[in-house]
Formats: sequence, structure tokens, C-alpha cells
Amino acid sequence: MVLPVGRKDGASGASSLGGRVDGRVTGSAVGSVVGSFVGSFTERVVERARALRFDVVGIASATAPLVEEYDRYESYLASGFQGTMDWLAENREVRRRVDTADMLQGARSVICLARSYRRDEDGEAGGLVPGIARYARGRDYHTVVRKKLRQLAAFVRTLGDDVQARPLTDDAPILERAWAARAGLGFVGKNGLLIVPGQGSYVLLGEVLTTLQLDPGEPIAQRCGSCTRCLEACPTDAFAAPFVLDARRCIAYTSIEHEGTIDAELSDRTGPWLFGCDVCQAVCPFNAGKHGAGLATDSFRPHDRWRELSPVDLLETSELDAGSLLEGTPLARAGVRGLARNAAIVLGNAGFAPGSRAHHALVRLAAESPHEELREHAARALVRGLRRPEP
Ligand code: B12
Ligand code: SF4
Ligand code: SF4
Repeated sequence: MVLPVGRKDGASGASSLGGRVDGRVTGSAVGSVVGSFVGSFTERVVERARALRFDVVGIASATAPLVEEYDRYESYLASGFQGTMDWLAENREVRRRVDTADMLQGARSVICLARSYRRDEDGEAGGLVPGIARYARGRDYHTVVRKKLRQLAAFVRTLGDDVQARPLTDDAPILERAWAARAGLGFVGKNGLLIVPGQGSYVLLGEVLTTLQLDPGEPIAQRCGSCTRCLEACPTDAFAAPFVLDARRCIAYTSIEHEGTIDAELSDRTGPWLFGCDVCQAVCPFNAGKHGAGLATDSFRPHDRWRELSPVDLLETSELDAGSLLEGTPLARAGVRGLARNAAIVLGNAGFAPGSRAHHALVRLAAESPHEELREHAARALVRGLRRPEP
């Protein structure tokens, strides 16, 4: 079952909670006996998820492995799309099934949750904010979501003597989108993202794996139709095919996960993106309109520091000060060096006047940085971005 655990204002379009839960409890002789308990457990889990301010919740059966999705994962690895993210190729069996000792022996249900991070007013914010992907503008979402997942797992454990529950966020080696799609939370778009009807794709996923038997949902139909906007809009042509991302070309990979030098062909196409990228979501019609907009809590409100700084400021900040700026924010994942490299790329792509602060900062970086990739990116930015006066 899937329920948008809507806010009191009903903006997520939630239908009556109790009615839908009760209405779904059906099954065999065993199922119907278990059913009345299943329904009430499911209902209580949903209520609790609502209280914890998750926007959507659904249940997937944990007992059947992911088959097609696992095959896609294997062919993704075989194509080398993971680049230097070697950790994506580890723990393969866990990506196929989660009801084993590696994840949770005897798991019966995956409680799949989505939390919206969309805040429309952010588009207008200045400084570094527009160059930071929306999910990363505020507090580290791992901290925000993990805390809530732990609370939900603790609640689930109270529902029976031997009930076990394990909270998971994207640090767990599972195919989160595949489980969410199985639970019927949404469908996977051609941009590879899980799209929740009525909410769009600006949602983060999390799960609680449990031995408790809950009432599973049904996958919903893929709804992209003939649209191909995301595939066409991607600045780096990162989609090898619809639904299939060559991560090596994705700005979220080059700017966050990849250390060292970035190919000029890609960095020139990165435009203003300092950390992550939202283009394939921004163009998606499922994110148009106001639904879900502005619902996200203050946790996702952009940090003031990002409003106040510019890419040049990042280059002029000492490593030590930059380190404390990043602390506790998602940007820490790219590291001080990664962000300096990204700032040089953004400045080169934006262009700057001779004698400007950007010009001086890049000259210094090119000459003095102890890091080869920073010297190289600064030199490239100087060639690319310096707007020479008309002769
Ligand atoms: C590694 C990773 C990345 C990598 C690689 C992404 C990738 N596509 O492989 C990079 C750094 C590039 C990245 C980028 C982003 N990521 Co990321 N990422 C992950 C992570 C940790 C693992 C993903 C993974 O296992 N990839 C391997 C591939 C094989 O699996 P998959 O991505 O699930 O791919 C599925 C589709 O390709 C699909 N598929 C393939 N072919 C077909 C065909 C059909 C017909 C269908 C229906 C489906 C389909 O099946 C695959 C398996 O289920 C997940 C968290 C997690 N544990 O799942 C977050 C996660 C996917 N990322 C997330 C986010 C927010 C992003 C960004 C939007 C961040 C940003 N703004 O910069 C971008 C979006 C880029 C994009 N268009 O996908 C969210 C997505 C939320 C959502 N609504 O879907 C997740 C779920 C994190 C979270 N907990 O919320 N990410
Ligand atoms: S996040 Fe940006 S670079 Fe990555 S696939 Fe989407 S549009 Fe392309
Ligand atoms: S932009 Fe179009 S094709 Fe891409 S995910 Fe959205 S609806 Fe699907």
C-alpha cells in the first residue's frame, strides 16, 4: 500500500488514511487472519511516518528478490558507468535481496519513505545557492532523514515481541529506487529518478527494513509517455539510453564523487553547477506547478553562508576556513579541494574581466596551489573565461 502522508493542508492530495488501509486488507485464510493485524500494523506505521513528517510511505514485500532491477544493475556495472565509485560494485547480493543475514535475516517488509526537499523560493536565492543542487543546499539530508528513520524503526520494534527493524538511507548498499518503485511510491522516470505522482522527483528516499508482515503496495505504471525532455536537456549528454545514466558524465558525479581532474569536454559543459545538478529534474513536467512546493521543512532551507559567498570567495578562503564552512553540510562530500576545483570551473564557464577578483584568484591558484588538478583547472579557466578587451 502507498499513502501520501499529507500535511494537514492536504497539499499532497492524501486520501482518507484509515479507509485506504482498511480497504486493502485482503488475502488467503492465513492472510485474512493475519490481515486484520496486518492492516492495523500498517495503519499504525503510516500514522507514525506521518507524525515524523515523511511525505509518502509505501510497503514492499522483502521476501522476493529484485530480478529485472538487479540485472540492470549488473549491466550498468558491466558498462563501467559507475566510474570510480568502486563501492557501487560491492555487496552485490544485497542489491538482489534484503531478507538475508547481510541486511536483516527474516525480513518481510521494506517500509519505503520519501521526503520532499522542494522549496520553490530557493530558485531566487543568490550567492552560491543556484549552483548547488537543491537537495544539498541545507543540512546534510543523511542526518535529517536518518534520525527520523531511526525513530520509525524504534516504533516498529514496539509492534511485537520479536519484531526487528533496521533503518536504511542511501549509505546502505541497496537499490533504493527499485524498492520504492516496487512499493508503488512512484515510478522511475527516463531521467532515472523516482517520480512520485503529485509530488514530483524532488524527494529523498529512505527505508525501514522489518521482520513485521505489512500490507504491500503495487507498482504503478511508468508515465513518461513520449516525453524526452530530461534526456535532451542534460548539459553533458549523460544518458546512455532512457533510464540509463552513465554516471561518469553526470555533473553530480564529476562535481561530487570524482576526485582529481575533470575532462575539459565535461567541465566546459558544466555551466554554473558548483555541486550536483538539477537540470534533468527542473525540465520534468512532473515537477511543474506548485504541488509539493514549499512543503519541505526548514532542514532543507539553504544555509545563509551559501547565500553570502561567491565562487571567488571559495578560492580566496584558506583550506582550514573552507573546511569549517563545509562541516555538517552535504558539500563536505566534495571536500575543500573538490569545491575549489568546481569553483574554478564555474568561473571559467561564467567568464570574468581582466584585473577582476576572479582573474587574480585564478592566477594565484594556477601558480601557487600545491595540488596539480587545481593548478590545471585554474589554468584552463584562465584561458576559457578571461574576456579580453576588444582590440
Ligand atoms: C550512486 C548514486 C548516484 C551516482 C550515480 C547515479 C546512478 N544513476 O547510477 C551519481 C553521483 C551520479 C548520482 C546522482 C544523483 N543522485 Co544519486 N544516488 C546514488 C545511490 C547512492 C546509488 C544508486 C545506484 O545504486 N546506482 C546504480 C544503478 C544501476 O541503480 P539505480 O540508480 O537505482 O538505477 C536504476 C535505473 O537505472 C533503473 N533502470 C534502468 N533501466 C531501466 C529501464 C526501465 C524501463 C526502468 C523502469 C528502470 C530502469 O533500474 C536501475 C536499478 O533499479 C542512490 C542511493 C541508493 N542506495 O540507491 C542515490 C540516489 C539515487 N540519488 C539521489 C539523488 C537525489 C541524486 C541527484 C538528483 C543529486 C543531484 N541533484 O545532483 C542526481 C541525479 C542523477 C540522475 N539523473 O540519476 C536520490 C534519488 C531520489 C529520487 N527521487 O529518485 C537517491 C535515491 C538517494 C536518496 N536516498 O534519496 N547518484
Ligand atoms: S543531474 Fe545533470 S548532468 Fe546528471 S543526468 Fe541530470 S541533467 Fe545530466
Ligand atoms: S522529463 Fe519527461 S521523460 Fe524525463 S522523467 Fe520527466 S516525464 Fe519522464
